[in-house]
Amino acid sequence: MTVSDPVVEAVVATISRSATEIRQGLIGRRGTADEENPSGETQAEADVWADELLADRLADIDGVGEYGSEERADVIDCGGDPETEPDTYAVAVDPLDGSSNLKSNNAMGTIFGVYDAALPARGETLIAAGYVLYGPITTMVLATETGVSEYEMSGGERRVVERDLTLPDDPVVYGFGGRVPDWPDDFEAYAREIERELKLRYGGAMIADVNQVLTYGGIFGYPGLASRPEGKLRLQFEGNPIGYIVERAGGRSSDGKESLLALEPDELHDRTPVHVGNAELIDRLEDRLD
Ligand code: AHM
Ligand code: MG
Repeated sequence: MTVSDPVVEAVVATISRSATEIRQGLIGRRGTADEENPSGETQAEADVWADELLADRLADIDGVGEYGSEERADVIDCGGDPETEPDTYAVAVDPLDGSSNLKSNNAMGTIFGVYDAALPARGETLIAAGYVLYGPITTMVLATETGVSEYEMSGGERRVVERDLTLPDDPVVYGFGGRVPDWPDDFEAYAREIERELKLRYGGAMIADVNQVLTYGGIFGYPGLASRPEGKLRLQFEGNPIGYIVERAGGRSSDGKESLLALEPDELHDRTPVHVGNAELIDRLEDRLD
């Protein structure tokens, strides 16, 4: 898949180059930063560091008018209005998704979305989204209007390993976040059905769990909880990009009622229940939830 838009190409090239450095820079940055992010969560040193690295580089790209991140309260105005200026976009980033996995040395990722609108924006305005997965090897999954591709990353270069990536028809894995006693009854009933059909895979980093869903087919969900009906994951930085990727790969995304991409955001750091996976599983989830 070629990345046709030059701004998207520059964003993807910058993140590709930075991924190797981010991976290497995690060493020695596994501690906490004594700061909270705008969602009230303790930041890791690596969260703050990766955000600053990406902000500096992405904000410098011609055609990037705004930079927004899970790790900073406000959008950076990079000199260009995505609403009114042609070929000017907003980039939203979760610099280190699943950074609580640093402590136990499990997988993590970097998520990005390129919106043709000012942040906060509807997912329907995305023109590209992707993620880097820091697994045993570093890979990138990139979705644009033309489809989804997977790359292996090495020394700042990316080499395509799969074009036109689509969800397998027969689902195999599931992973649901949150504690079971905190799940609403209707979601728990759905989860009980699914656990009889699919195999549990949950690792505490959405990117790694969704990558398994893209590889094997299935469903990932972080539902609204009794204690937190809005769920944990953030719409701009996590829900929308991952919804865009899974929908482009032939699957569906949902907040329990409708596509994540259709949600109208109120605030930059809005949270939402997130469910992505094979269309039949998401259809069934929406049927089961009140
Ligand atoms: P983060 O972006 O601050 O790391 O938080 C998001 C992560 C997701 O990657 C993951 O799905 C979820 O939080 C895991 O939460 P939990 O620890 O409740 O299982
Ligand atoms: Mg995250």
